Amino acid sequence: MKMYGALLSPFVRKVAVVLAEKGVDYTPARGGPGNTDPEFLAVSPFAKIPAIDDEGFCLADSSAIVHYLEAKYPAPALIPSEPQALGRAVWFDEFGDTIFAASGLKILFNRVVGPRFLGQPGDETIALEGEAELPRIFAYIESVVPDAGWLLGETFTIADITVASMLCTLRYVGHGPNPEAYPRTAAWHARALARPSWAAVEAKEAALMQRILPDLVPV
Ligand SMILES: N[C@@H](CCC(=O)N[C@@H](CS)C(=O)NCC(=O)O)C(=O)O
Repeated sequence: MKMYGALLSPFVRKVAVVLAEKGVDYTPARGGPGNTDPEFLAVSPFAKIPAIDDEGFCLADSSAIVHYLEAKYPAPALIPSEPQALGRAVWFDEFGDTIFAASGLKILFNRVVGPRFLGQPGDETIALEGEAELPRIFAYIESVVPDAGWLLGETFTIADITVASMLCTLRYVGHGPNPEAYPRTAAWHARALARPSWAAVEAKEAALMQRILPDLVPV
């Protein structure tokens, strides 16, 4: 399987962790904002990452890909089937990909992706707007994260992966989960990153970041 996109993206990292949890390898491929390679655009019609090419089966959008992977590789299950747990898993995935990402990516795109990769000046007003939105989001996460275990209980699921992945991306723009302000979030995030799956993705991510943005050190 080929996956297009870099691990700096919360959505790409989310799929990479899902693949690692399921023990499925992938070959990284270049793609992302501004990439006009016809091969990439054939796989991702709106030039968004991630997108996959699984032996000719092409799919874009992290959540669509995660559902595909869950059906193809059911073990370990990362999407629960019990109705309330399923509803909450979809909520956290959606919260991470929309509400949280909308604010976080205002910062990332205007301070990193635009100026460093697209040759576009960032708009600092928008970055500051994103920063101003974060405390409400962090307070919400702190209110739902348990002292032990995972967002949905004893099982690690897509809920944890999506929300924790967005937090990982924010570490590159100086907004890690501060343990003094958000102790439960910081402990839960550390538990997620300590999983062998996530540690393997982190190692690949560190090597990539060292290559493409060596001065950007996560907090
Ligand atoms: N809902 C999509 C969002 C994908 C997305 O917006 N990815 C960003 C990178 S972090 C992107 O490709 N942006 C390029 C663009 O919007 O043109 C998903 O979950 O995959």
